[in-house]
Amino acid sequence: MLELVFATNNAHKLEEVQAIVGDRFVIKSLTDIDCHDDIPETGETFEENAKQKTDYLVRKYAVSCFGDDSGLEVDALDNAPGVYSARYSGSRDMEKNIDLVLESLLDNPERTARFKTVISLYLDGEQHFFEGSIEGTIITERRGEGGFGYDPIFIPDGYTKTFAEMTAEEKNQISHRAIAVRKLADFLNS
Ligand code: ITT
Repeated sequence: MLELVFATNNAHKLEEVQAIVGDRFVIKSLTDIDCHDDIPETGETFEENAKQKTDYLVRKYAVSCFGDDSGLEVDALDNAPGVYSARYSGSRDMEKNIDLVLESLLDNPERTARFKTVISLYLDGEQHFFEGSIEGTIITERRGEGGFGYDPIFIPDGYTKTFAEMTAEEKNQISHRAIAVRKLADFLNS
């Protein structure tokens, strides 16, 4: 069985990915390999940040691995918050981050946006990237209790519910992360 390290300590993300990838691969977390480092994420694109994570693990542990970076791009905000999604307002407080997006848009009618994920995979000495994105709209006030991050203000195209009003199963069928992870899984199983 092939072992792959996932550059995350988010157990929820790891479970989700393991379920999609299947049991031909054992996916280990950073904790599993005893890595407690704060891996730098200083790039200007999701791709750079995802690659920084795998480069770090390859250099330090010489393991096959993958890492991801995701965020929200709002067209009217020149694709902000983008790679700064987790700390757009200067803190990790999602209340403040959402408020800043809503205040920046005010009553701007142009509210198109997308969630994006890029996965970097380093396997057998080769670098690969997998992308997933989902287009949608930023509404004017929060709706729903589920999900995380910017989910309460994002309605994917073709739906009437925000990500936060969907069940985890519904969101995981269509999300940017699920799309990217399915591409990774298809590649690994091919
Ligand atoms: P890592 O430690 O794994 O990097 P993270 O919280 O930084 O975890 P991401 O890089 O995947 O997670 O995402 C960065 C931010 O983008 C995240 O904090 C959210 O604010 C936002 N985001 C990403 N995916 C999202 C989703 O599915 N729904 C809502 N917001 C999301």
